[in-house]
Amino acid sequence: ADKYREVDEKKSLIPVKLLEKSIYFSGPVVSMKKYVSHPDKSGIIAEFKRKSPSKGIINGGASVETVSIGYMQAGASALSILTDKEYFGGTNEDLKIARKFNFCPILRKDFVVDEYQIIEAKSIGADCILLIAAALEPEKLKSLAYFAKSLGLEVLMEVHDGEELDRSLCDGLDLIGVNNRNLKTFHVSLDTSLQLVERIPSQFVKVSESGISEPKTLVELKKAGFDGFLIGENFMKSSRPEQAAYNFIKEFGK
Ligand code: IGP
Repeated sequence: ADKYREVDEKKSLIPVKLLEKSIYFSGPVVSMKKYVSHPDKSGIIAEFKRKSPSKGIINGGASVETVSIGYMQAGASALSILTDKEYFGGTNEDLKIARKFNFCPILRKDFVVDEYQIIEAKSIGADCILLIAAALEPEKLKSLAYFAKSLGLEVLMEVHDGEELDRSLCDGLDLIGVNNRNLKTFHVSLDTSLQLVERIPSQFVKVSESGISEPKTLVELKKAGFDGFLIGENFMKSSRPEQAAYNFIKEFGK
């Protein structure tokens, strides 16, 4: 991280040398890859977000402590915590709280574009970061992935089509997420996942993301070859997201 020590001064962010002092920075990482692909687990990555660009406010008053603990008690395999304030109403503090109360893999859901954010992710207790193929040049994406690996973090690369997938594949990735939501039109189609799954090399854990609202959809996605399922809105729109997750997972297990 030496090279990035200077970045913070320019942007007036918390200095890297302070981030590196966090207890999480040198602590262990809980493997998202292992938890999500474990045969005895649901594969569900349950997401905490207060709002979204497509829906506006989903759940303004939810407590990250109550919801994250409840998600894990309900049988989720991992957590996804939005830390982007502007579009999703999240904060770094939300992730720190989720970390404090749960021993499970946590994905820091944010738009990562530089190394500083990756150091920050590790310092707040994340285990995995998100790299969106549509938003990054392939070379940049790969170098960010290797940088994350050098800190012990795992990497989920999000794609929406075959071209994005092919141009950014590298060994620095652990999980590949297919986003069913088109980020330009917000249109959701499960076919995106079903069509792309076969093109994902077998070494990567496969995650279907967005628009999942029925347990029977998971059965279909699982059959198609997906290990993981990222679910946010369907839980968060409930006044008790953790209860919604519990009911959903119980139904899925049937
Ligand atoms: C969850 P949904 O439709 O279940 O709320 O979707 C997740 O896939 C979505 O929040 C998401 C996202 C992202 C958010 C997918 N890719 C990138 C922020 C950034």
